[in-house]
Amino acid sequence: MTLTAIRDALHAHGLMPRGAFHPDDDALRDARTIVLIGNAGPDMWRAFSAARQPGPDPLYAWTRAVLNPLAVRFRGAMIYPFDGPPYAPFVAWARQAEAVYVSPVGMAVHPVHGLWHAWRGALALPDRIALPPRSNAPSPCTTCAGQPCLSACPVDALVDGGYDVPACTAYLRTPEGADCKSRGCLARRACPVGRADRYGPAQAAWHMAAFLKGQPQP
Ligand code: B12
Ligand code: SF4
Ligand code: SF4
Repeated sequence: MTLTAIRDALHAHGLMPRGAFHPDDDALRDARTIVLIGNAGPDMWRAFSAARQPGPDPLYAWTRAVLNPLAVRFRGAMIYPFDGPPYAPFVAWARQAEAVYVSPVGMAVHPVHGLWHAWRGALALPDRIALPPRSNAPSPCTTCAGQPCLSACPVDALVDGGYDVPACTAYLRTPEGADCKSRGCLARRACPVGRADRYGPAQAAWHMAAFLKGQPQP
């Protein structure tokens, strides 16, 4: 089994491996390799839109429908970022798996995708598979002129490394919040990195509506 085989299996669903690592965490003792799976850009949204089924939480349902068979095929187990609390520590795993960094606004920033990416699952494999060296591309934030993400939020919900969720949601429920609600978080949109991967209007509005309904799934 190789990362290439996993990449090929994910491709049809607009998903991709987001790095992998060999865990030394006792809580994961049955897993010798963790492969993170995620999305960036519009591909996942296209695949989901074409295949979505009616019912509650369609993105969660689609994610399980796509990834559970993959786990069977690769003789592993899926762990989902939305199963919890307690939630699996996806952002910490992501930093072990590939070059992502905590941005000044708290979200994980990627050197290519910027803030426009997310994780959909982690494939826990019982075997230690060969992995390429982790990329050491530096954080784009260290050379970012003016760090525009930090001043973009109209209600300063993302300052000092924290996230003032009540301030954000209260603003989103006002008429002034319509821009964030329909086109996505202004702080994410202010980042100059990964502009090509920005979610389109339908996807942005979907995720913001899900967030306002209390679902932490981006
Ligand atoms: C719970 C949760 C939330 C809660 C946060 C509750 C809180 N802060 O009190 C809520 C519902 C508010 C939330 C919202 C969003 N979230 Co969220 N969230 C999670 C989740 C499921 C679990 C985090 C957790 O509790 N971890 C365990 C604790 C011990 O670790 P922790 O590092 O201390 O966790 C904290 C941070 O993760 C933080 N947090 C969570 N989401 C976000 C979002 C932002 C903007 C910030 C600054 C911080 C933050 O809150 C956690 C608790 O304090 C993770 C997935 C995961 N399994 O990690 C996604 C996750 C962190 N969220 C993510 C995203 C994208 C969002 C949204 C931007 C989604 C959207 N609408 O597009 C929104 C923010 C809205 C906006 N401004 O646009 C992504 C981050 C991707 C990235 N590039 O960094 C993750 C990794 C999910 C994923 N599948 O990829 N989220
Ligand atoms: S705007 Fe600049 S500082 Fe903020 S996340 Fe993007 S690269 Fe990093
Ligand atoms: S969605 Fe809008 S209000 Fe909420 S944190 Fe982002 S910029 Fe601020």
